[in-house]
This record gives sequence, C-alpha cells and structure tokens, in this order.
Amino acid sequence: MPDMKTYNHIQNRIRDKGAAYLILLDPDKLSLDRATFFLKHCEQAGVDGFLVGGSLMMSGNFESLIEQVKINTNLPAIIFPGSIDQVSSIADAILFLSVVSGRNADHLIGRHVIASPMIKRAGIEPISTAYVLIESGVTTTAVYMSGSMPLPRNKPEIAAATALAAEYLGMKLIYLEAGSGADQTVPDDIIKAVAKTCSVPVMVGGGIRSPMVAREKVESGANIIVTGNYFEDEDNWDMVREFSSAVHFKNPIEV
Ligand code: 1GP
Repeated sequence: MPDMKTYNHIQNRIRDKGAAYLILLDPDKLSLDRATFFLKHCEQAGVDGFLVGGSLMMSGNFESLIEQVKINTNLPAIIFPGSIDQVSSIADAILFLSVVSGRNADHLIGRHVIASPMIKRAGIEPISTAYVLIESGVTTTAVYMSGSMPLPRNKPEIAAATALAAEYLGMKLIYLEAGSGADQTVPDDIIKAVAKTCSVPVMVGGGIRSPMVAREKVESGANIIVTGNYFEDEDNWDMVREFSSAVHFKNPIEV
C-alpha cells in the first residue's frame, strides 16, 4: 500500500484546527488564468487542501489545474473523480470512492477494478472513501450519474448503519454528500448519528453557502467540510477566510 501522506496531512489538520476545510475545484468552472490568484488566496486564508474533479470535463483542463495547485501552493491536490479517466500522476491522492448509499454494483466495485491499475501506475495515494449520497431536494448530478438512489434525509439510523458498514469494510473516510449545488445540505441529525457511530473522519459537502452553515456542520460532528459551487463566483472569493475560520473552530485564523 502506498504511504498515507495526504490522509495523514488531513488527520493532522483535523487534530490541530478542530476540522479541515477543502475546496473543490471544477476544471470546467475555474479558468486557468485565474487559478494562480485563487489558489494562493486560499492557502493564505488557511484552506487545508483541494479536491479536483468534475462530472463531465468539457474543458480538458483537469491535469493543468492539478499542476497549478502543485506550482502555486504547498497544499495537497486530491482527485475527486467524476469518472475513471480522472487519474493523474501529478496529484497527491485520489478519493477512491465507493457509492455505498446505492446498490449499483458498478459504482460499488466495478469501476474500481478498471481504475486500480491506473492508480497504481500513477503512483498516487488512494484514500478509500465511503460515498454516501443524501437526498437533498432536486435530483443532483451525483445521484443521476451514479444511477442509484440517495439515502432518505430523515433516516439518520440508515446513514449511521451504512457508514459503520463501510468502516468495517476498511474504508478510511465517510463522505456525506448532498450533491454539488444542492438545495438542502446534509441534515445535522445525519451528521450527528454518523459521527457518533464511526471513528473514521466524516466529510460533509453539498449546498454549503455560508460560514455559519459550515460551522453548524462542524458542531454536528463533521471533521472535514467541502465547498465547491460558492467560490465558482469570483465575487465570493473574499469570503474564503471567513469559511476557513468558521471550520477551524479550535484555532481560528486571525482576520
Ligand atoms: C460536491 O460536496 C461538494 O461534490 C461540494 O458541493 O458545490 O454545493 O459546494 P457544493
């Protein structure tokens, strides 16, 4: 097994700052000529790492964006793959996602069989992740693309049992996902139930558009917060520091 450098980095940030904050970069949404400024700005604001990925990849900027993260920051570039061709040796790690909320065998293990040799060849760190899709209003891209049903949002006990089963299967991270641009975020009751039941870190994302909501998710037990959509609008970039401080409740960044 490759070393767990990136996973350990995230674990250390959680220990030191109370929780970790990751920003999702969609190569179709962030232009390369603005990336340098944004990435440096994020690092200065205390962001702990970047997820890079998207569901369609219309632009072909996937590897170039990972490269920008490596050139402009000391933070890890973690692939959040929307499909199996999103593997790159330039990245530090890849979320090795299994959609455990669904019963679509292809997304539980099928794609993984094809992707594993590619990941090994690339020499990057796979982070075994239980991807738990939670119902969040309208159908999200993640639900549609996975061809599976999300978990009902009013059933924390199902979410907790699902996450525990994933942990017992050896997965290192639970990702509670409302979906990019979700109407409703992952309910606090679901986060609380999963955090109480599991001992691996719990990551929460989808529809988080304010520092207050990010903090609320951390207070419910989230160890890692992910935002994506909100910073696709350049007018919001001056809010990165506020999000970061809200997530890092143990060691807030000086503003
Ligand atoms: C999506 O959880 C991430 O996979 C981030 O969601 O884009 O809604 O912030 P948003």
